[in-house]
Amino acid sequence: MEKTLAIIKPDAVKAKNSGKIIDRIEQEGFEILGMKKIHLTKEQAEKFYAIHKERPFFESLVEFMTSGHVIVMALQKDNAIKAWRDLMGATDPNEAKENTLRKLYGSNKGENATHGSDALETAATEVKFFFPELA
Ligand code: 3AN
Repeated sequence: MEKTLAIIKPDAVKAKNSGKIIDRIEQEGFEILGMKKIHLTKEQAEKFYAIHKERPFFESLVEFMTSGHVIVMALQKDNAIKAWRDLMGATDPNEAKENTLRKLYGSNKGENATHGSDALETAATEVKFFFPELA
C-alpha cells in the first residue's frame, strides 16, 4: 500500500485544529504509521522545501513553517498520495472544495493548514526525511 507524508502546519496547530484533522484522517481510512509533534529548525525547513528554493515565497514559507510546532505524519492507504491531496483540497483555501481540510481550516496560500507529498518519488523522500525507520 502507498505511503505519503502529511504535515499539520503551524497555523492549524496554533488554532487547535490538529485533533479535528487527525480525526478526519482516521475516518477517511488512512493508517497513521508514524506521528510526531516537532518544531522545525530553519535548516530542516530549508532542506525539506529545497525544491521551492527559487520561488518568490520561499523565505516566507520557511519563516512560517518554523513559526510554531507542526505535526508530521506518515500515512498509509490505497492511493494515499492522491487520497490525502484530495482530502486537503487546493493550495489556495479560497479555491478548495467544500469540506476539504484547507477549506475548513486554511486562511491563504501560505497558511493553508496542511502539507502533502505530490508524487511517488517526493512521498518516499519526504517520509524518509522524518521517519527514516519507515523507509
Ligand atoms: P501544495 O502544497 O498544494 O503541493 P505547492 O507545491 O504549490 O502546493 O506549494 C508548496 C508550498 O508553498 C505550500 N506549502 C504552500 O503553502 C506554499 N505556497 C505556495 N504558493 C504560495 C504563495 N503564493 N505564497 C505563500 N506560500 C505559498
